Amino acid sequence: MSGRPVRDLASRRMTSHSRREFLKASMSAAVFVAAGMNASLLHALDSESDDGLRARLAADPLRPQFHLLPAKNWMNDPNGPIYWKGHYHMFFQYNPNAAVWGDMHWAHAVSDDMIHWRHLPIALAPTPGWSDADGCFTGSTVDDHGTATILYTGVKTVAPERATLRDGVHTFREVVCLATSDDPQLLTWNKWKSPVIEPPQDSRLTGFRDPFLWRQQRVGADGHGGAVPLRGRGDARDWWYLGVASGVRHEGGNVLLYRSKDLRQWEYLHPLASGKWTGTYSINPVDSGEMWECPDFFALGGRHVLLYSTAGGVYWETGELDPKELVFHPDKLGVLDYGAYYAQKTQLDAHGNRILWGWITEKRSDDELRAAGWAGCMSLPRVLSIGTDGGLEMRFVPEVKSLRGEAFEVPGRSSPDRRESAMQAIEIKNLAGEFLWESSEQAFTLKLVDRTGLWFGVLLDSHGGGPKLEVNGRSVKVPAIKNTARKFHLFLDGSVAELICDDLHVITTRIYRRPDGPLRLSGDSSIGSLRRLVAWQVKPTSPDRLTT
Ligand code: DQQ
Repeated sequence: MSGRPVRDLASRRMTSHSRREFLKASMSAAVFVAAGMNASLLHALDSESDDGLRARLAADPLRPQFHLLPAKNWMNDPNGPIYWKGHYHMFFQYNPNAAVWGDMHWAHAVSDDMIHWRHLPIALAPTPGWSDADGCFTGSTVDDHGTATILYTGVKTVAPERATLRDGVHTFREVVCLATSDDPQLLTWNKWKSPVIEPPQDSRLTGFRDPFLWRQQRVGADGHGGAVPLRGRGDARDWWYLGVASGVRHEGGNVLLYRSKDLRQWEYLHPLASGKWTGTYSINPVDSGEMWECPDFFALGGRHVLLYSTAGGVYWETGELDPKELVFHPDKLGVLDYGAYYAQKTQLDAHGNRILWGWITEKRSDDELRAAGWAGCMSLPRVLSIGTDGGLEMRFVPEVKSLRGEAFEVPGRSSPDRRESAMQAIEIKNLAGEFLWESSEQAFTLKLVDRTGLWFGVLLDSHGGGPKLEVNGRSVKVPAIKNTARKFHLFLDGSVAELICDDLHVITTRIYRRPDGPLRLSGDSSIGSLRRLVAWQVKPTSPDRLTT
């Protein structure tokens, strides 16, 4: 392990979304009963008709209009996105029964452009009594010589000594399961008769889930042989490689690497990558960096990229995959998104671009989520690339331009009066807007307000301790840059705001205040330092906020 960078998780944010929500979700019903809280609200929600709920969700101004989300109830991780026979298929963790975490199924949606989605029937559901009886957790979809094949995590409650997921509430045994589809639209899936990988027997194991795969040719004696994943048909020399998120108590999270020729019989190799424990105690090993979740690994721009979620954060590492030893050696690392974002997952698009998806998490209580009737949405697709320094960069995919409606522009070079009137003309209705701007100053403010006051604010502050980017109160340190403009790209969609600065620093935020009129630029925004600002009214992707 010498020469590997130290992953300093201790200095990072220490909140965990997934497992905390996991615990809260399981306990909230009991809390309701025990405390006798909101019984009438619960009753009202229980008795609300499907049509009534749909109408309420379709009119909820905080529910996004151009981010993918289920018609109702809870969603979390993107699962197995794949471009298949000319269409984009997205699956995601879904609770069909409530707007809180639980009873995990794979929901399914299809799109021609990764932006406009249509819901399809549920793809995978737990099978009573079987290895996935308590949930079909996260996984991946691959093209196995023309057959769409899902590798996912099956979970089932077992005695604690056989469990791999022990978070203080659940004792789940996690196994890798396989399902195939012969249907060109991927509507029906057949589960393989038995799990294809059982977890290692090790009391210090902190988990065993979220498989990802790639296929590559056998490595020759010269050490070459394609560390780049192959697409399309392969030959008998091809190996499938599969990484599983795991970790070791008091050591740290890791990815366990397996290989197979047929996706059904797997041989364990060794850890592909390993991280460090934060040194803090937590019942749930995800909170202390002792367990990674949703790892992904792929070749990009002549390098390799590892992504994972742990200890409340989402991280990227770039470096080299040793082609002979099949061990990843990172030399750069960073944060994928500093905000309400978790459980990242990538896919290749129709042109071979590496597309990043993620779960936009909620910041409301379970009671509020139940009352809202929906929770979570998918981030907009972002295309990944390697920057000149070897680090990871991202931009919203060009397909988002199809959403642009009425355009507004504040020109860079014009009189203060013209700028002022251009600025005042901006009016974004229904919380659906896109903003692109460049600022030449190292200190900068942009504020969007409705009639009640501030809705969304970005502040770039370069005084003392280096530049800081602050978004609705969330502050992130950013490296100083010289003689160039800072570039910002923002999408606002109901309660969701996704902001990318300089293709590097990403902060996704949630805003739950009910809007009061259209959004406008506030007068105290630093319009004087703008090189240019363009804004668009964004067109919804469906007439009813995807409630059908
Ligand atoms: N969500 C899934 C797990 C995964 C976690 C369960 C991450 O497979 O580790 O819903 O959010």
